[in-house]
Amino acid sequence: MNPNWNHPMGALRVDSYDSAVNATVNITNTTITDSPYSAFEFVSGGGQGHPVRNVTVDGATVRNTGTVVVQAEAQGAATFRHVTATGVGATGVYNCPYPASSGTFTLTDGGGNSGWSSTWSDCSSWPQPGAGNPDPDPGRNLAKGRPATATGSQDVYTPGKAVDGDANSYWESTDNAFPQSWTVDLGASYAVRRLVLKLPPSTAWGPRTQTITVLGSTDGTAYSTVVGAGDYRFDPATGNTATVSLPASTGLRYLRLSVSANTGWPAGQFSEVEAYLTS
Ligand SMILES: [Ca+2]
Repeated sequence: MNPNWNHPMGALRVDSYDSAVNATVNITNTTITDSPYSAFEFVSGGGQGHPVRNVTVDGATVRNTGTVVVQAEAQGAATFRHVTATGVGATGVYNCPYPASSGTFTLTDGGGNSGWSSTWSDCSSWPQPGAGNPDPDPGRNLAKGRPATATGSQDVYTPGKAVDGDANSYWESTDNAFPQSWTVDLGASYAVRRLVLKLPPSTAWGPRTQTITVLGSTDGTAYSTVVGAGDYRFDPATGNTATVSLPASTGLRYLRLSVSANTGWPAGQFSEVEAYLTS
């Protein structure tokens, strides 16, 4: 545990603190025993979201971690071969890159791995030593903190601003270029039943109507329409939010909102996109 930040640490850390890790990194034939928190940590410790790539862990025996075997907090990629774990305190993998807009961390199964196939299910909370992987709150916002992308964005109004939990920060698409779309990876397929779309609550934002189509995908490649194009009114006098109900048959991992018109600005705009299992 890093006492400065109250931040859990791994026994072995690959840290792209100041710049990307692109060189080949091979971690071979290691043993990690009794780590209070995780075994392997991948992080961009300066908070800038630099990637950690080209890492191979080949041959590792992990015994008795307090929390997870792999703690992935940076975008990037690593391959794991012959990594066996016993006595895992929480679950196999924590995979929640920071910042949420920085990208995904891809784990490749090179074969011979055992004992750590499960993934921590709630990026809004840290695994605690010995706590297992409790059932997450069914009322949680599935999109919060998840990796988000878009067809375009304006200046600092990047896609991750729509999943950072702050209704005052927002994504804005490339201006004057409809249609534009915004996509979030929920990390697993869910029966999403309700979306809450937000714009900043300040009265400086005049009322507007955005025309939005909701699409979904289970693989990130093939998308189908979940809710056809509709006009959604955003008005600061009523909270500047809009709610979209999704059909009961919905199952999606990748949620995409395509915006084809906006009466208040020539771009798609969301300050938060929230996805819920509850209708
Ligand atoms: Ca926001």
